[in-house]
Amino acid sequence: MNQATTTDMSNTEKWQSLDTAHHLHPFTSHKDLLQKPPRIIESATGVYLTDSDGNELLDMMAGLWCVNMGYGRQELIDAASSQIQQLPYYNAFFKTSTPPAAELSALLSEVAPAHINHTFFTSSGSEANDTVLRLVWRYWDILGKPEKRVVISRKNAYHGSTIAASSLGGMDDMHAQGGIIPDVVHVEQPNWFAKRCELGTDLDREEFGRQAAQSIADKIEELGADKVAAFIAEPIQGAGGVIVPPDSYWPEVKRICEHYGILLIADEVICGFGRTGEWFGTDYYDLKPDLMPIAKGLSSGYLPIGGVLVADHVMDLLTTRGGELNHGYTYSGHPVCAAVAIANIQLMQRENIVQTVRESTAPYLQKRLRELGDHPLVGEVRGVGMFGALELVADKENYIKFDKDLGVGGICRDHCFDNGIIMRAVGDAMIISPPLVLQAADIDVFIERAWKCLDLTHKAIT
Ligand code: PXG
Repeated sequence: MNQATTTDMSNTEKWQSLDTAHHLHPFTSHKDLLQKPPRIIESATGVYLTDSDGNELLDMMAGLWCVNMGYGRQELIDAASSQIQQLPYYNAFFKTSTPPAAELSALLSEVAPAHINHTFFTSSGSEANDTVLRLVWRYWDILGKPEKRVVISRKNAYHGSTIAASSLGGMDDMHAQGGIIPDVVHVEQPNWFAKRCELGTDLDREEFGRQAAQSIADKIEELGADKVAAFIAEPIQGAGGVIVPPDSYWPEVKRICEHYGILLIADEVICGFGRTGEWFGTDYYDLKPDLMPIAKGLSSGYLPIGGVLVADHVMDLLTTRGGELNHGYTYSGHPVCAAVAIANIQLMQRENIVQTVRESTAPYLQKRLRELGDHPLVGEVRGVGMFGALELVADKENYIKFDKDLGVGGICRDHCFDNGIIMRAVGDAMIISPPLVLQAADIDVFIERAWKCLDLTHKAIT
């Protein structure tokens, strides 16, 4: 059994020792955990977390890009509690449904773009992207073009962690542990800053945006349009480092997808539910996608629920010619998760949060974030809505990055944790994606602490 011995320990030590002895963590080096045990987060209210030693942390990552309406919202707690008493579980298979699954699908049609009126439910974004693959392949099968199989994605994209979803993603480290499935290929990401640093010479942002879009057309030409089924992308890449594409990028991508007759899939798992200051990232860029995977902000992360929003023309085809869809999960449309998602969307509507983000919080956050660009370590500040990134560089005048082995982003992240803020490090980019309910006063606290952490990082590496 090998139970850790826990007598005579503080609570923190007890939980750390149990965790280190028995918990296999996602995206974590366990050798590192043996050196430094995990910080235990014990409770939270609003935009602040409390760890097991009583330290308060301003959560500028909304958990993992999901707790959009903040912690401790009574409406969500009550929705879970009353639904779990009424009906804790029933499924959506074989011609049954539940009131929450039916009502949530209708509510999603209300907030989704006008051409989308159906949802397939999952428990996560990864399952949503597995579902996307199934639907894309089914779509072309029904149309009598089964040879249209290839899905084009982008380098450094993140679409989840199952084998299919990580194949769709463009993370080399993930592909190195399991490979990728056939029929998925990757093209250039619209990361102007990375390209500018790599080239070491001036690079016109909009011209680069068009080139990145052109790499999709080139790939379609190379493979043949009769082989290509779809293009998938996050409107703004999240886990890849908050990559805001040049303005020229999305209109051109949209044109290319239409021109070659391939489906456009907008992964809204992070961008969805208000993060850009619109309900969806596709509203922000006016994309009109055929499929939209969602998760995270759908329930503000309170319970696991995701899904795929399906455009009317795809749904019509599935209905009239698709027969039975041989796909589904035990927890598709889980009534308790769906009840919480309904309460979350209704809370967003009641508090007018999307409009508040667009007109007030996001402009203030973006303005103050840009002030951090004056710090000697910060080579670029970027962001849209309640998304932001600070690129830490060795030489900001000449766009020279730090040696990867120095782990500057990780050093900065540790200073953030020790000084009461949570930022995520993607390489040397410091990322924020805070709860949408963040207030101006919280933003002021963040900027003050972030500046201090940048100073501490600077000191630690010079
Ligand atoms: N699509 C996108 C765009 C995501 O960001 C997924 C799909 C998968 O969702 P699930 O619910 O299966 O995790 C995600 C998830 C990080 C990080 O380190 C990002 C995610 C998940 C875990 C860590 O930034 N995004």
